[in-house]
Amino acid sequence: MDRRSFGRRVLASGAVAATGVATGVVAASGPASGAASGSALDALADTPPRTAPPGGRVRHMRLCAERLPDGRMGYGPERGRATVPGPPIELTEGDTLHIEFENAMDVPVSLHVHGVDYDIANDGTRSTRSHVEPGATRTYTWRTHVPARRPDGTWRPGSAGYWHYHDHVVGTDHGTAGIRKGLYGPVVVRRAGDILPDHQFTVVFNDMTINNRPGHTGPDFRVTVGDRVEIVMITHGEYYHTFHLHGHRWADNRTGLLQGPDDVSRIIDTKICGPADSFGFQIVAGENAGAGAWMYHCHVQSHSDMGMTGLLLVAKPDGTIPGYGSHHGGRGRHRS
Ligand SMILES: [Cu+2]
Repeated sequence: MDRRSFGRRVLASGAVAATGVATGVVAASGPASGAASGSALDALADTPPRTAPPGGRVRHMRLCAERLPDGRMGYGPERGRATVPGPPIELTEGDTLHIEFENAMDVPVSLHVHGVDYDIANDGTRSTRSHVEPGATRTYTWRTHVPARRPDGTWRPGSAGYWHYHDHVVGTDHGTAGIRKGLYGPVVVRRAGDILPDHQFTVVFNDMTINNRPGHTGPDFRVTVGDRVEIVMITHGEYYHTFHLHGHRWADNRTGLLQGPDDVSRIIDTKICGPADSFGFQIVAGENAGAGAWMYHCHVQSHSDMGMTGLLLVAKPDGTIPGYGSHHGGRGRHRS
């Protein structure tokens, strides 16, 4: 169910008031304007976004590491379903996650995570014996927490953020070969009440590739004007890069969204990223920009020339993308 149909359902059920209170959304900015104004964005402005539920749940999931036929390695929910990047793992602050992890490969592998809480037995490193031998299974436990006041009056940050997981043992004791071959994936920890996107896409600059794909083959992401789009951006490998998205900007803070008109977060459309860095943000597709095949790419010129580039395909409500010919349609590189 996309956000707009959700919004219609909420309106029809009379639950909109409760949703509005929970989210605290205020329409302070007036009607949508610019090139993308129109029915889609007007509908967005009228629709309270869905928000993250309260945390505190204990959750369970399965994850499997396996070799792919083309030589890559990937994480997936079970044997035969591995992807690069691995599946997004999403939590709300306060949640605990138990991951039953299977090694379907012929070499030891592990699951090491950034940003959340884990004890030394869940570090996912060989030196702590927290890796997994071929054919074996173990459970990794990750925990998260809300912000809290320390006894000294300072604040302990919460777990919310755009994080990631990766192997830490294939090839070397730092997982250098595992990461190079595709053993990585996104972790999103939300704060209760955070706005949820309609679409989430993961972009990993890994050495000179995006998501371990051949140069100049995307990945491309297809959305519709007015959709709330979340990009999770992770970097791995040997190089520093500059992520850039055409036509759209975001706030350089935890969510990419402004808290209000006086929020001093810097507004950016490029961000320098180095190995193991991660960030994320939400945009409204086509806001002040309109439909189109909007490029995103590494802005290190030699990197973009070598193919570190893809498209955010923002369609009109009728499904067409101005300036993007039908000859682009048959390449099988679109993801939605
Ligand atoms: Cu680059």
